[in-house]
Amino acid sequence: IELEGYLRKALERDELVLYYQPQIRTEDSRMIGVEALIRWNHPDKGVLSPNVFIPLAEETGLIYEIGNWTLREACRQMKLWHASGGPLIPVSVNLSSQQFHQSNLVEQVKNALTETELDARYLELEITESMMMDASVSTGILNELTALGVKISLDDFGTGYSSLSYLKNFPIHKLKIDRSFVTDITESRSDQAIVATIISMAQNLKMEVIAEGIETKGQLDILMQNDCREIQGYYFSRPLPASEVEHDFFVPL
Ligand code: G
Ligand code: G
Ligand code: MN
Ligand code: NA
Repeated sequence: IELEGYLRKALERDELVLYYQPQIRTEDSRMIGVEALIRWNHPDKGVLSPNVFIPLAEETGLIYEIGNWTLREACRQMKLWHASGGPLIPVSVNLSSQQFHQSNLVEQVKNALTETELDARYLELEITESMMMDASVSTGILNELTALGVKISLDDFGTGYSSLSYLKNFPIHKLKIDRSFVTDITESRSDQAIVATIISMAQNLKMEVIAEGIETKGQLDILMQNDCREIQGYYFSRPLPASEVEHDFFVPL
């Protein structure tokens, strides 16, 4: 409807922007990565959440163009930060299911890296469990992406149609523990058990693991007690426009 026509023009008009949310390492309180999160700076409606327009982009096929723009823009910004003395940290980019299954995804990722001159090691791609259900397709894509040198994170881990065999068979670098397990972690014994188990499983599988959605000191304390070493959430920082992310972002814990 109305929004759709405007969304088509939003890219041309430069109204889409990426915000960046710092990811923190508990060991030294340093920023060890950022997640790129898209926003739409709508001329009348203000800053719109991707929950409003990504589903629309998926319905209309605009997601291909938007997804490609997001990849390039995230790489461009990261290269800029690196070149201007920022920390050599990676950016992680969310892929939609359609983008993941698009035949030229690998080529788009490769082109984004080449054009921006960002080293592949500084790009992480976030996929969800449901995207891997067609195992024969996913294995090929993930192996090709990994061969480029980019890393793969499993987003919203624990909420999808998980099969532990995915962790065995696919080149997954990092698990992102979904916020839904963190929200009530201070009261919920079962959430504590689930999170502790995911963390130790990741460690045993030599995967990295990060917890999302930390909003309080209490949640942080329990996560740290369970040996969670990477965290992301409003407690440290909301997603910020690129200009507001400090190169030496540091939060004493
Ligand atoms: O940042 P926020 O909490 O508003 O994001 C809401 C949802 O939109 C999340 O599920 C997030 O993964 C998704 N999202 C944010 N940025 C992007 C993006 O660049 N591409 C895709 N496909 N999804 C995104
Ligand atoms: O699906 P995905 O994990 O990519 O979604 C990330 C979303 O979570 C982003 O929209 C981001 O704005 C949001 N987010 C990040 N940190 C927090 C937090 O501490 N609390 C809440 N409620 N949302 C968060
Ligand atoms: Mn994500
Ligand atoms: Na998530």
